[in-house]
Order: sequence, then structure tokens, then C-alpha cells
Amino acid sequence: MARSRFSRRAFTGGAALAALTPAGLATANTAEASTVRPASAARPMAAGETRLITMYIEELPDGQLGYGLKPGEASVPGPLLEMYEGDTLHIEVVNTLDVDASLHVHGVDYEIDSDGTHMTDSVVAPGKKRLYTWKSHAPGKRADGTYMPGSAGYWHYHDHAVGTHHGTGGVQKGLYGGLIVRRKGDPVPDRQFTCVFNDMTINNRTGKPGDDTPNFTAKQGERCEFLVITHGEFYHTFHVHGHRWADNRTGLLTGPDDPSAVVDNKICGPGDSFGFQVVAGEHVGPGEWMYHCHVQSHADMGMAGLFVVTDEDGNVPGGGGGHDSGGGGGHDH
Ligand SMILES: [Cu+2]
Repeated sequence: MARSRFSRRAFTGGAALAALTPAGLATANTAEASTVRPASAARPMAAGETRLITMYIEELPDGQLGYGLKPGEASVPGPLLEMYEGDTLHIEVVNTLDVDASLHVHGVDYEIDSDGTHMTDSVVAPGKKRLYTWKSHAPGKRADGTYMPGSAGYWHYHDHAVGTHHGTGGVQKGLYGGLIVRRKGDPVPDRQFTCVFNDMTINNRTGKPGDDTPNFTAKQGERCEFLVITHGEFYHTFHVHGHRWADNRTGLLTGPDDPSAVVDNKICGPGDSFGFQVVAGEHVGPGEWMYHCHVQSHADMGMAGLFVVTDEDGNVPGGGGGHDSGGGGGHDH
């Protein structure tokens, strides 16, 4: 059986009104992106922990921009960060660019000087460092008796300074990444995948020949966690073949009476994020399961990749077998 082939068209970049020109059929995806959990420096914290990490903002050889945990290791997306509710994460951001850059986060608590915007004078000047502090909290009750939600969720961070007053250029070029905040007792995955729909790209890869969209590889039976983030100018719908999840905080039903809808397709617009866990190949077996934006023209323009589920030996039926998962879990996301 031939590997999946997607009809693609070129995306000429950035702006909302970017021209979209046909480029015909491209070869199947070969890019691999797989993170074996935990990625060492981004490891989850023990609840109540305080930790300091350093994030480097760098220009990549192809002109894109990324965050990285070590010099020379910036990537698009940036490293997937994890906290438990109650943790404090200090992030020293080193800006190696020649323009202001920053780190702005969704979902967790921070004081105004960690906002990461020009408006609050909390950006990092070229060649400088700045400390950002994120905190998270467990759910509880407010003094007035109302329920106070905890920080747990599938969140994300991004630049808010490069290119325009709001960081539009930084986000376009790849300055974004995922943040997962867990609640004590949440199931922990075997593998994690960050999928960012950014304008008409996935993780800033266009799906054009030589710029394949990421594939996410797992073994049958592994618990896989997807974090889906959207940036840019368009709304998208994330769909994965053969797998489904609960439309709630964790993507898992809490029991037979959990009223959450079970879905396999979810709409997401700029700034949104959601996540879920699935068991790879559960009830369906190994295979090259497509994931893609279900806005048809977006899929046609290249917003599609593979969730590659292998058997125990790393083979995929009909798929040519193997699909080396990116150097044993090197995390390309
Ligand atoms: Cu789309």
C-alpha cells in the first residue's frame, strides 16, 4: 500500500491575505516528531516545587525563531514545559536576537512584570536576560463560597514583542510552545506531541516538498498526549483518524456519568489550546493514522500529517515499516 499522499498547495507566508498558489501533489510526509516523556529539562515538577530554567530565544538557520533550553537548541515549537498545580517556575529568558523579544504565557498566574509585553515594559532587550515567574494553584473555594478553578490545563506560551507591538512577527516565525499544568493524580502519558496550527502551517512547516509537516510516532498501546495550539489569522479544526477523546480538561472521561462529549474533531482559533490523551491504536491497531485540519481547503494546502502507530517491533502495516521515530525520541515535537 502506498504511503499517504496529500494534495498540497504552496503557502507563501505570513500575512492574512497571503497569496495561495497551487503546487500540485507532493510526496508523503517524512518528517518525524516524537517526544518520549519526559524530555529531561522540561520534566514535570513535583507538586509544590520551585524550579529555575533558562530559555534562549534564537534565530534558526532557516530564518525562523525559536525558544530552546540550551544555546543552539532552539526549536519550533519551543520546549514543552510542564508544571503541577502549586508549582512555581522561574524562567530566565536570554534574548540573542537584535530586537526586543519576550515570553508571555497563557493559563497560569504571574505578576504584571512577567507579562512579557511592551505595554508593561516587560520585554527582553537585545542581548539581555530577564526573569519571568509563573505560578500555578490548585482549585479551591473563595471566601464568598464560589468555586475557584485550579491552573491545570493545556496551555501555551509565546513571544509578545517581535515584529509588531503585539509580537505578531515573533509568533509567525515560530516563537511559541506548549505548557501543560497537571493536577495531582492526572494520568501521565508515555509520549507527547505538540501540534501548532500557525497560519496555514503545522509547527511552521508548510507541507510543501522538502518542508514536510510533522509526523507523531508511537507504539500500539502507548498513552499519547496531544497538545494542540493555534496561532495566526485563521480558525482550524483538529481531527485525528481512528482515535477520539473527551472534550474536557484532560481529554479523559472521569467515569460513566461524565457528561463530556466524546469527539474526534475540535475547532480551534488563534490563541486557543487544548489537549487530550489517547491510547495509540486502541481498538484499531497500528497504522498511519492521518491527523489534519478538517477545513478542507486547509488540508488541501498541506495542513495534514501522520499519527504513526507501530506494532511492538516498530513496524507499520502497509507503511514500509519502521518510521524511525526521530532518533529514539529526540524531540522535534
Ligand atoms: Cu485549518
